[in-house]
Amino acid sequence: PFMENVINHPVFLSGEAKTTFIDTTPALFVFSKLRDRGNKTMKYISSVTVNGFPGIEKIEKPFLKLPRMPKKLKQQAPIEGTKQLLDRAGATGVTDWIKAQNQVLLTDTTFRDAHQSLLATRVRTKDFLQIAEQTAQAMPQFFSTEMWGGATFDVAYRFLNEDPWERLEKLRSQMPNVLFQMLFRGSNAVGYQNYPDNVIETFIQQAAKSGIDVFRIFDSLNWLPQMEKSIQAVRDAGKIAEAAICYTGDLFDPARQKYDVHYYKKLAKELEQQGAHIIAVKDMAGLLKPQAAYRLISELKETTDLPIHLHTHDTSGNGILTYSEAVKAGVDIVDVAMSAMSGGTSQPSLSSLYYALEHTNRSPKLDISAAQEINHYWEDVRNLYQDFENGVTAPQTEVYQHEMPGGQYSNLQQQAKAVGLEDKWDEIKAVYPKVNQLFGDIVKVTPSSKVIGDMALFMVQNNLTEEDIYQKGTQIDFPASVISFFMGDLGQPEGGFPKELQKIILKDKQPYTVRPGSLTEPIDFEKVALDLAEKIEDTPSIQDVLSYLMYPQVFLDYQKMYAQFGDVTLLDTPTFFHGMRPGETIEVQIEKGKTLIIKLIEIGEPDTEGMRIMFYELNGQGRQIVVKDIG
Ligand code: 3PY
Ligand code: ZN
Repeated sequence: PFMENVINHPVFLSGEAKTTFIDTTPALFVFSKLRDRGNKTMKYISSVTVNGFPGIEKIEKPFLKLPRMPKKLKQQAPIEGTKQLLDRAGATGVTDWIKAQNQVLLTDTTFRDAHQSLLATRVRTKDFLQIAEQTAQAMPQFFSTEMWGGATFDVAYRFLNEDPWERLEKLRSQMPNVLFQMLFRGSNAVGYQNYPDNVIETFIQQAAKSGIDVFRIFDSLNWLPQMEKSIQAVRDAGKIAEAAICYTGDLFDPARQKYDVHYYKKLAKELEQQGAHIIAVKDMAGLLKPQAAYRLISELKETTDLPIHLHTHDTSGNGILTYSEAVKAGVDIVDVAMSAMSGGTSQPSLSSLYYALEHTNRSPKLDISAAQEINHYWEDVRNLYQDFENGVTAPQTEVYQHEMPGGQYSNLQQQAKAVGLEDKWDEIKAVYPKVNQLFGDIVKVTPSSKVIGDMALFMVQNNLTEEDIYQKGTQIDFPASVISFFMGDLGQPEGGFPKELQKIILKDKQPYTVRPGSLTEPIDFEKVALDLAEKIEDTPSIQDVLSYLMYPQVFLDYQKMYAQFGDVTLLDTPTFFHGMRPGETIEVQIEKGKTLIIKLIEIGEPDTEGMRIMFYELNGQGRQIVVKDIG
């Protein structure tokens, strides 16, 4: 293609090209780079058009309305928010300010938990970036925007061909005024297993540099030794350590005494001693009933002087009622999502809560009409992701039985689908709490919830009952995550492991009870960087090294995809998931002032090897891409 550029260049055509022509005409390279990007983009589009997007049904691209952008908002410099307060006054400056508020403060989870819980974490950076600046301008009063961590890190690489660090850094530049919050799984960072302490520390330092201000740190078993290092690392980075207590069971259920109010108070006190700036109650499944919320928040307010931040999921339909009681009890901050991305397995609605509290002394300060404008955007964006909807369209009180976290609900469903168990979803939901009891009634949140989920899938897939586990267990090869859990790799559950079952599952392996991180060797980052450099034939950034450490194969696969298809984050969402229709034209802005105009002319018939020729026009010039139809 480069030669083609040369012979078509006017200087060449005029016969005046000298031997230095190539050196003195750098535009040729720019041009061929542009074409290279065009080719890669068309390769991606061809592949999705012909073979579909992994995990969703292959259909001809639907006609979808592009999201409505808010019109009424004036362009203006972002109004100062909590981010400036942190930069000026530090973490304790922020906590003093929180405590001085009468209003209940809000964290907007639309960019993280809401789509993790509703749409299998599939919302793409492009759809956040389009609304980021306007969101920051319209709602500068938020305490924070939760926009990173949890499953978003893994899913960005694995399913969206995106670099999560880039998402963070790009959003940061568009939203300079509100604190950025992430969900951090303590010693499991943003993964599903324990990492060495220096990986945890380096990850936190880099996340802070890239733009995170508030780290919500939790441990999936509420085992506090797993949180200490993270809390300290966040403090050292000058950021806000929000230590979370995961809520499970039912505070008032006499049959679940393990998780009574004293249990949570003790945890809060200890986390305060570990150096937390804020205590979060992380009700990841939405089990905290209104009266229990009143009791719990009241007693926590008596136990600690730290601000209390409540997180819940609206699966049961009781979310606003729970918040209302928590607000009465003096909760400082609650998590909500833009209305179109709220409810069901997601957080309660921002605007519902606003109106529930309007004209009271705790009414949030917020421009509700601006919020509604922004919400129109989200109504349309959600529609672009209908293939990933989890089917919960009405309150589901059975969550009080299965206790599955909102963020897991939609992901486990995809996991079940992937192994052909889509039709057995009801059965999986029924087995899930049985596994929980079998395992000793544990806190269920990533990654402990994944252990329960994997086991439930395994039992349904193999038609196993609880009795079978005890009777035939010694002959059963249990899922790797289950073995690892019983070994002690995720730490120690409250009350210990069921001993007999532990023996059956581990067979002749010996479990341990110390903090897993105390057994691992520190990572030699330079060595890993060299190893990675060889694999990707490029110098990796520290962000790359961290990602590779967390998800080696996923990261390498992403690199491979990137080399093949280029930056697919620039495509609009319908094209990203469905490719193109013959006759359709799309525009892809690859840089300021540089746009690829791509028209799909025709999809050729497959030859005997299944190869199809796709006929395009790229910025007016005919192009062909060959793609294998894998049927
Ligand atoms: C996660 O860890 O991804 C969660 O959302 C837990 O609730
Ligand atoms: Zn959550």
